[in-house]
Amino acid sequence: MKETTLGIIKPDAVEKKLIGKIVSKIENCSLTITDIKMVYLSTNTLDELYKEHIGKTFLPGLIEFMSSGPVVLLLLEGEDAVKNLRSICGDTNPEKALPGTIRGDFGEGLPKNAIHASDSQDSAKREIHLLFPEHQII
Ligand code: FUP
Repeated sequence: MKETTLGIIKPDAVEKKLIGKIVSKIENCSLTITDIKMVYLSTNTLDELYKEHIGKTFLPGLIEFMSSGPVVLLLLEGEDAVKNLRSICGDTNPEKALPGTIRGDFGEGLPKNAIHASDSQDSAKREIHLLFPEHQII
């Protein structure tokens, strides 16, 4: 089924000039970029993005890292886009991610794992509403 999902190229990958390589992997997997923007995410926005992780010990460090530099927001469309993007990203932990995946090739560890990808259609809808409010269907 054709879906829309959200990817975020994280500050570690932007700093290492990996935007082009990451976008290339995504485009090679039949996903179409329908919008793209570079932004700094505020701690308020990140609190909302990561609210499912409230109470977890890694959350403060994750928010500090994600607000430490610019990120690239990607709005992506394609068949089974949520699952497809998650599989190109690889395991959350770069040490466990397979070679060829974005995190396997470019992630440093946690939280510096190069990319975020929505984990379900409901999450994608919520995250797109938060980060691409101009794309709401009315
Ligand atoms: P994912 O859906 O693969 O991004 O993974 P999670 O939702 O479980 O985690 C969200 C982010 O929290 C990860 F991208 C990295 C960070 N994280 C840590 O920093 N430490 C952990 O132990 C687990 C996750």
